[in-house]
Amino acid sequence: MTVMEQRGAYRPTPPPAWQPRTDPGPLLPDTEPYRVLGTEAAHGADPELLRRLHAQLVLGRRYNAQATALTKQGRLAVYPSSTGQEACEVAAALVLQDRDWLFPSYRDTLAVVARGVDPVAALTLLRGDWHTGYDPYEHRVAPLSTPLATQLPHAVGLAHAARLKGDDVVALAMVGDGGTSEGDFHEALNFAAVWQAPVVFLVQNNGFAISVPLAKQTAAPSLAHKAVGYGMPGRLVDGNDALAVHKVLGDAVRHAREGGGPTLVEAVTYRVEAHTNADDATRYRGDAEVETWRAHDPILLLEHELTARGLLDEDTQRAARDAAETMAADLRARMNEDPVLDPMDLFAHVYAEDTPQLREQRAQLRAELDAERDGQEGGHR
Ligand SMILES: Cc1ncc(C[n+]2csc(CCOP(=O)(O)OP(=O)(O)O)c2C)c(N)n1
Ligand SMILES: [Mg+2]
Repeated sequence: MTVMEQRGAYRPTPPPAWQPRTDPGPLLPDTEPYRVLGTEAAHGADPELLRRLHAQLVLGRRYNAQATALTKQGRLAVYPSSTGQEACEVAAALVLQDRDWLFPSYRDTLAVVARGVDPVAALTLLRGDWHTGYDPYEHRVAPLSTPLATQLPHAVGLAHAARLKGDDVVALAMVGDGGTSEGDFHEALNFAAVWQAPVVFLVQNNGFAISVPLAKQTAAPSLAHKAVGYGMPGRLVDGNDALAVHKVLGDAVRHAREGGGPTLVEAVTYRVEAHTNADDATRYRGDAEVETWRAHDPILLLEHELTARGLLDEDTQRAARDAAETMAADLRARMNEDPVLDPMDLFAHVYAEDTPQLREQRAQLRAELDAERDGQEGGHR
């Protein structure tokens, strides 16, 4: 008789630590993404909210088109467009109070602008000109984060600290489907759930991490299911349904504010354009897939609803379009101005106290700039 067979006969009751400590049932996401537009639930929606969402979506799409055009004109180094994802961007900004904080990724310029940051300042980082380009404290918007998922532990730290201080602050952190594979995602969610930090994690599942499709990113039933492993609720929502995203994020923010802890929201959406202007999406996906998603466009979905309820007359349409054109013209004009930059600013705002290496590099740059200036002055004589 083998040891295993001997053991097989002996089956004591496992210790109590083996039991689930909380019921996972209420944490589980729905199997289908939550939708409102096109269903009966939309009939009771506030017309003001519908119009506001529509105006912001139209503005956002125009911003994406203008920013992409600026990359072609050499005025912007890189632009990750969120066309197709505007509902997530706009809803994320609208559900927050002024005292709350937004932690965006590089694709979330629209959310940053919808929260009140100057549209030109929001592009500074992507232009490669200066640091963040805006004061994060002014509108309570953290810098657009390029290193994937690093904004998540920052959001949790801020929210946890606010709670310890007794400040009524909720942090909403945005991340992509690819970002959920980062260690920072795990650490942020685990810490947030253990400490019940007032944070909402919004995962925009747009189908791809550059050329990597979701199926190669994770074997989880859904990204929202990951929440259960940390002990927080996971919510699955149609990311192109602006009303649904607004509702789910609004509920999650309220839950966090009331002391209920964090929520992970997976918004299922699609990146209609390439990863950035530097990417060729035709190399890893077909037109048919893109067209299917274009038929489920967030602006189209909202306009169907507005039209069905008689809320989208010509004047409303024109006002939304005119506002978008005015914003785009201003963006174009101001982005075409050559910025006046001081190279010494490279060293500003990085550390509270300079490191010895930075002091050395600062002196080196100063000496080079002085030599260059002296050389030019000498040449003019
Ligand atoms: C820590 C880190 N690793 C790798 C990269 C390179 N990178 C930039 S974007 C990207 C894909 C991210 O995809 P996803 O999180 O789905 O966001 P999306 O671009 O779709 O909005 C990668 C791998 C990075 N910026 N940071
Ligand atoms: Mg993605």
